[in-house]
Amino acid sequence: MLRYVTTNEGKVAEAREYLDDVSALDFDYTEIQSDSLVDIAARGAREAHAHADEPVIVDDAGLFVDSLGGFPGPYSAYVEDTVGIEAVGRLAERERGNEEDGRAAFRCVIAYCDGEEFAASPDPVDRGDRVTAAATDLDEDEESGDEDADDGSSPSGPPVKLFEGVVRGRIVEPRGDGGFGYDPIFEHDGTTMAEMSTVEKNAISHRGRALAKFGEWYHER
Ligand code: ITT
Ligand code: NA
Repeated sequence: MLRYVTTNEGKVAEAREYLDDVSALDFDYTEIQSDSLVDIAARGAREAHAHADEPVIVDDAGLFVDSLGGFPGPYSAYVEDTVGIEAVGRLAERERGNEEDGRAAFRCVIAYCDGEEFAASPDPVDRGDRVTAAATDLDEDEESGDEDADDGSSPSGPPVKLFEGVVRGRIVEPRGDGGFGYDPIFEHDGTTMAEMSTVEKNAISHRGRALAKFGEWYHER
């Protein structure tokens, strides 16, 4: 049994399209103060595995708005809880120049840990810097082909396997009732993620891309 360590039901619903044996595990791992989604997810996965003694995945995600220098990024959950997504939309609108278009990216890092070593990846890349970079630095074509990355070199616990997904889009006035979190203000190809079904969102989303890569690797394992 694979455990998705999250309190966010929306994440688990999206994961079921890729993983048939997944269930949510409500474990309050330490969300370290870090500007790296990779660090947060990797440490969370190690801690959750040590606690649960089952294969676990932790998913850390964030919205990176170009005109705000990548804010709220790794602080997206805190910002949603404190000021709300509409405030982020208004801030993005106020800060963007005429030539800007509300451009933003959503990023997701999935960290898997089962306490075992992994076979070396054919092309191990440390994706950490890519994940913390401001959305301005990203190129979707490059990002959408993300490979997975090994993090076995870290001294702080058992190896963690990392999978990343990125989607680019625009910040708009809220539309739609589906999805969760920032979905109503994040538009991709004319549709907000809250206007998409789970299947449609997965087909283009940061999490869908990360899950597709994870699912492929996990089913071979
Ligand atoms: P867990 O930590 O329990 O998994 P969370 O909702 O806090 O749940 P994250 O820290 O990964 O998950 O999420 C960071 C923020 O980004 C939070 O405000 C989410 O609502 C939001 N978010 C994550 N994935 C999203 C998605 O697919 N669409 C819209 N918003 C999303
Ligand atoms: Na979180």
